[in-house]
Amino acid sequence: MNSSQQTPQSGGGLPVIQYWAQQSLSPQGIKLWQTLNHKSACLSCAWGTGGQKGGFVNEAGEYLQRCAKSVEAIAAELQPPISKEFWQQYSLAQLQQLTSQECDRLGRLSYPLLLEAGKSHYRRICWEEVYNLADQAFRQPGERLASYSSGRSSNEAAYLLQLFMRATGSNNLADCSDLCHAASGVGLKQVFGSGTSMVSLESLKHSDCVVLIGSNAPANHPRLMNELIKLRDRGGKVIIINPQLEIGLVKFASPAFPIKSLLKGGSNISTLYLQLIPGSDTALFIGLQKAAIEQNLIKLNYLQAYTEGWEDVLNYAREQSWQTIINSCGLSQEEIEEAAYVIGTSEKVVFAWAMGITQQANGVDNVRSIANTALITGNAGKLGTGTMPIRGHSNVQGVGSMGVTVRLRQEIKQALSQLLGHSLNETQGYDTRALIDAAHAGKIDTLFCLGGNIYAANPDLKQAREALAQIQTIFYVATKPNLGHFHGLAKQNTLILPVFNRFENPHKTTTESGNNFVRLNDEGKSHLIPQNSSLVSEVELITEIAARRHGEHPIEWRKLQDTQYVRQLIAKTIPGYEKIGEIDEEQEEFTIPGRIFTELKFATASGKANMKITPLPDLSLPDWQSFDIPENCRNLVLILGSGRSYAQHNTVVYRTADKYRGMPHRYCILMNVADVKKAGFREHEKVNVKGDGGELKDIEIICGAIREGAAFMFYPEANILFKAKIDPQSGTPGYKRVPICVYSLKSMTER
Ligand SMILES: Nc1nc2c(c(=O)[nH]1)N[C@H]1C(S)=C(S)[C@@H](COP(=O)(O)OP(=O)(O)OC[C@H]3O[C@@H](n4cnc5c(=O)[nH]c(N)nc54)[C@H](O)[C@@H]3O)O[C@H]1N2
Ligand SMILES: Nc1nc2c(c(=O)[nH]1)N[C@H]1C(S)=C(S)[C@@H](COP(=O)(O)OP(=O)(O)OC[C@H]3O[C@@H](n4cnc5c(=O)[nH]c(N)nc54)[C@H](O)[C@@H]3O)O[C@H]1N2
Ligand code: SF4
Ligand SMILES: [Mo]
Repeated sequence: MNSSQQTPQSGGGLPVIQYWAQQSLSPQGIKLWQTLNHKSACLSCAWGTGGQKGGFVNEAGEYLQRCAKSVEAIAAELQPPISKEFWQQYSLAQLQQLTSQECDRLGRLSYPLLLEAGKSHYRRICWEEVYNLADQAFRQPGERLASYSSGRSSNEAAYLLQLFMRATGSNNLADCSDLCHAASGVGLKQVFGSGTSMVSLESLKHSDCVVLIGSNAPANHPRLMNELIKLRDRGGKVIIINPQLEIGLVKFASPAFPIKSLLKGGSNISTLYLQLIPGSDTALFIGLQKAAIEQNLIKLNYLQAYTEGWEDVLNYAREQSWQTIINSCGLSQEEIEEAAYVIGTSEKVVFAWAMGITQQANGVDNVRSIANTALITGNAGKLGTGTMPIRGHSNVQGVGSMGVTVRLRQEIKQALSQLLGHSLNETQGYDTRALIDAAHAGKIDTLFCLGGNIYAANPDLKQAREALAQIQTIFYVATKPNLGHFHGLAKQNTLILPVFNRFENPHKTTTESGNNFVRLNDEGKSHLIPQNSSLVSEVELITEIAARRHGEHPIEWRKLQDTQYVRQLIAKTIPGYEKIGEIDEEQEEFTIPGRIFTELKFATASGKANMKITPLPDLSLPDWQSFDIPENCRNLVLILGSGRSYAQHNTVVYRTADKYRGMPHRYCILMNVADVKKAGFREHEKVNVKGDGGELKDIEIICGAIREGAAFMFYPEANILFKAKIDPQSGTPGYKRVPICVYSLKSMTER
């Protein structure tokens, strides 16, 4: 009954090596290897690989740090251009039939395209027409203009985007991080005065325990796995907290360790695996705090000297009964006590997390409960310890540092207003969810999307579609087509504007990894250029629109097409980025100062870490009657978490099957075998899945290593199902804890 029998016995391993071989031997093989060796940061995740030291080198100068995900991303960018006849031939109605994977496989965008209201086809236009439309569209009042961005663009493009938007009087700088790590930024800033990871790669190498929470690193940050393997080799411990047993977190075969991978089938990763109830992490961390207190493992002197508010946090943990904690997180007291013992008796612990923590209705509390636990056990402000959000897109952190945020720091505000010669508009800007709501209410005229897929990345696709349809003009700046280009259509004009990617830009750019390391990306050449394509760089596009809208005073926009000049402005206006002003001469990549805490002084006003009670989460679930399904059908209410398969990058699907989870296609639901039996279902049966936003039919049940009561489906397909609760503190949607009803109208004999 359990399909995990056919799944690999470790993460990574042979399928990864096969993929490398297959891609290397493909017609693009040579170009692929040239690109892998190009001096630029990997396109894919924010772990950070590549740059001036070479394509395969990480921040610690180690080689062989490029993973298959990076190959996947490059291979997609090396596709041939889409012909202009294609757009004449295929109507919008036909394009709307394409899956995410089919959209991406169309190839590279190579000409600007326009879809006007009432027309059946996108048509090619020239750049002059683009700039004229932009000039009109950006003449609306600032509060009716908005941008959305995704984290693949460069620091330079991001800086220019926010400068341009703020010059028009708009603070509506929504970004994919609003759907991602916003809770980390908000939570960490409150506690430590700095919203990013305080652990550098170097520091991670000194830890003897890593607590990895709500992360599927084997798929999404594969080179982090090398660090966990090395940690285990030096006798360290790895505690995993995840409702799903991700096989790569149990055992991982990394190509960087060929002997272990090939002869021993991989390296053991987890020393303790805690499969908790989805959304209950704060309860577990309060349990860990309580157990640490009871086992006398708390560092009282440390708390007194370097933190504030610790008494309340300790009292709260003491007051919660074990029964309440156990009921809430679904783990036994012994499991929690054991984890607390490992954390409390380890010398240097790093707490790392990803979307399982942030994409929750209490995302900020989750982050703060982790930070509280780190502090109670003395694990922050020393080499080898600390809190480490594992960031998503390869430059999502840099985009935020550049001021693309609705929470702009005071210092940057002041510096920008000096640059612009007037004070900035103080209206609170829309983050991504607020932007969708505002658009839905008819409050937005123009949306400029610097990459990404605002349509498919949002929960409640029906609302997203309706909201975007209220906007007069949408500019989609992209390298390849995606679902959003065909479903997220504006009321009047939808434009798709093709740009160079990071390794093709005609100028140097910079990016920032999740570990706060700034890389310099060399200029490159696009394979599309000889083929009569018409691409621009993101920097050229934004500066040209800005120059036409604002003229050349006080900012000389066209001069900013020289990215070295942009870096000069960044150095002057973005605190911590001063060294970027010399990067062209020195070629010296650097770690942003003031973010990695290896001394016991944090970036808060008092220098102390700010602890605060994190209340237990409300984990109530609706009953099946509230789903409005027919009476007398087999059904079960479950908690759905939606996330990535092993073969996709966010809304872009590269391959349909997920071998590691035994899910053969995109329309599967992963369930625990006990739940399947309890509801009278059987494996591979097709069922209906209903949430508060919509329904999907013919979903195949796959039995897998997921906790009872929980289910897993792939995004973006699952985004049709639910509206998602929003974390009031950070605006992040709770994609990881959505009540759904799985049901079937067939009788037991028909199933
Ligand atoms: N190859 C590849 N790499 C990527 C991406 C990609 O799509 N493909 N995306 C990039 C981006 S933008 C991001 S944000 C990251 C995402 O990286 P991840 O956060 O690793 O990605 P998710 O698939 O969202 O998986 C989150 C994990 O959280 C677990 N989880 C779900 N609910 C809970 C819960 O309540 N508590 C806990 N503790 N765990 C839970 C899930 O079982 C899953 O293992 O990866 C980046 N890197
Ligand atoms: N249900 C559910 N929904 C989720 C999530 C989840 O876990 N579950 N995760 C959320 C998260 S963490 C994130 S980050 C968002 C992702 O949301 P987005 O960042 O909005 O989406 P992506 O799919 O990464 O965007 C891919 C597109 O970016 C474009 N692109 C690629 N490279 C470049 C470039 O260099 N320049 C430009 N201009 N464009 C480029 C390509 O055209 C490609 O189609 O989705 C969120 N949505
Ligand atoms: S771990 Fe991330 S940054 Fe490093 S090569 Fe893989 S995808 Fe690229
Ligand atoms: Mo993300």
